[in-house]
Amino acid sequence: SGGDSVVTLLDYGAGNVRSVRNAIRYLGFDIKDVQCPEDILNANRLIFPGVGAFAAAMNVLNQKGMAEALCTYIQSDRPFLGICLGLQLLFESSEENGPVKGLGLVPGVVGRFDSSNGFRVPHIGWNALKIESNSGILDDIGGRHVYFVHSYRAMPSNDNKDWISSTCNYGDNFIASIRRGNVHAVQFHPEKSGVVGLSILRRFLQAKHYGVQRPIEREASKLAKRVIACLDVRANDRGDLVVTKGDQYDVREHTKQNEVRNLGKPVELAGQYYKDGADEVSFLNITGFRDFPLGDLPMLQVLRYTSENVFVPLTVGGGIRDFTDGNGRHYTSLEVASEYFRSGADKVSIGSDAVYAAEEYLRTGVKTGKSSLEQISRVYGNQAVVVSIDPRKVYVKNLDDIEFKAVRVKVPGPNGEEYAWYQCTVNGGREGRPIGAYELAKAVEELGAGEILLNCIDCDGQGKGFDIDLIKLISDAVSIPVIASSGAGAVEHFSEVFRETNASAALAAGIFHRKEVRRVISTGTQGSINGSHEVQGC
Ligand code: 1PR
Repeated sequence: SGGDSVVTLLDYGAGNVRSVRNAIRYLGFDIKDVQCPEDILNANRLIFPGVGAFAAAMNVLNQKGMAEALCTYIQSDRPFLGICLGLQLLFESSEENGPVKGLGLVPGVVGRFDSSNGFRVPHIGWNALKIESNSGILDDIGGRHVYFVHSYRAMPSNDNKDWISSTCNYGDNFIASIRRGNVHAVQFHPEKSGVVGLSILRRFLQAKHYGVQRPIEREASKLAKRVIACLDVRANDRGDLVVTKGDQYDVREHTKQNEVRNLGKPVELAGQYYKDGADEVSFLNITGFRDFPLGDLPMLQVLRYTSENVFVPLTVGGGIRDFTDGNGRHYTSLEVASEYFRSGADKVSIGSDAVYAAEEYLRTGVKTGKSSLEQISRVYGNQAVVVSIDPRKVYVKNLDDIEFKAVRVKVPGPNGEEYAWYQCTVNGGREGRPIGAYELAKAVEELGAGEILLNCIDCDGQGKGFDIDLIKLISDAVSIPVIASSGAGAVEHFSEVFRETNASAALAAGIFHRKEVRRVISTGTQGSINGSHEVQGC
């Protein structure tokens, strides 16, 4: 139904499809939401952005009578685009909490990536597509990087080879997209894949007749290292939300007024860094530990506005924990996170609360399932939960002096100490806790974190490079992706951290605010669209 500029969206309410909506509107199309099975049958073009877990999605589709309508629609070769879980559901079944039966339109079983061969699960980040056959909406995209975030994947087989339009390599060669006639489905997120992703969506929406596939010029490569622009956000003394940046977490100017350093407006800067080619953008609400974020509505507004124009993954952190407001109303950390997701975040980042959860887990050996980390990752998937670690380096003379994992440091401490451990802190570095970054990282991985954002208070804002000892220690200890952070001051620091450690991404703040952004971001993946791609490989 509707004219040519209307696209029908199947949003069964299991999660955030805000970015897909934003991308469709950005491309000049109106959205009609599916309310009943007839809306599917009457659609001119249907987009199905699957979110959440496989079983839950199938349940809703079956209960609402939509599974049958979807099968009819797809079998009659009407224009369809499934995204992520919207691809997986077309297969016969999935192993996710299963086996669980799918729509059964495409032969094959959706299984979990195998992390035993050294590949980090979830598969998060920008990976290259290999076009396998006449792919239509993916013409010209071969070798280009697009954004993936998933733990399960479908594999090519003799039975489904006629469907496969592209594959991607991540330990396994898995199915990145399928196509038959007007029916398309992609495992990656076009709405989060920057300019390339938007061009794929545009082709689908414009429903062109696709010519014969051109030869693949670029060779497919591996998962790329990501470059993430970070915006530390807080209210200044006048109450305006500003982007700030500290030196070793001190964000106040050293003037008489001692004001909060103001580097610009959050929405504007995020938009600028996206245009410059950032692979992801992170907002850290750095006073979230004391100011309740749902009372801090400007932050939600910042996310809403940003996600209208920024088509790469957005992470938000700060204040994710249970909270009781002045009126005695109790909010769970899950409610706080849900509000962030609804406002446009793809991932949330937990700092202080994850430290307390890890301490308790290490003390008792019991996973209660009640921590913010466990609850949010259970509902939204672990790919949606980042744990932000704020460690401070503590030098020691002898390894026997401490109970935490230490490293031999390249440069000895002030008193000639040869070793150091990394003490976790809470409340923006204000309080040291009896747990090391190594112990914390391993514990939060077990509790369900999907990624680790590894800061370092000593290096923050110094521009002297990342703490390679620390990043090596943590990225070798866990099998989830580690984002190196704190201390970037030159393009070479990014190359160094990717060369010397197993970090999957590097995050920086000051270097971008100082307008050295273009050169640095162009080393990332999105940036490679416009030019060189110096930092790569995994
Ligand atoms: O504890 O769950 O409320 O989360 C608070 C979040 O806010 C944490 O992620 C914590 O890292 C962050 N945070 C708290 N206080 C500060 C501060 O600076 N005073 N900022 C802060 C953290 C560190 C990085 C920074 C990098 C790169 N900032 O985000 O962007 O160090 O900087 P650089 O490239 O300029 O060196 P909770």
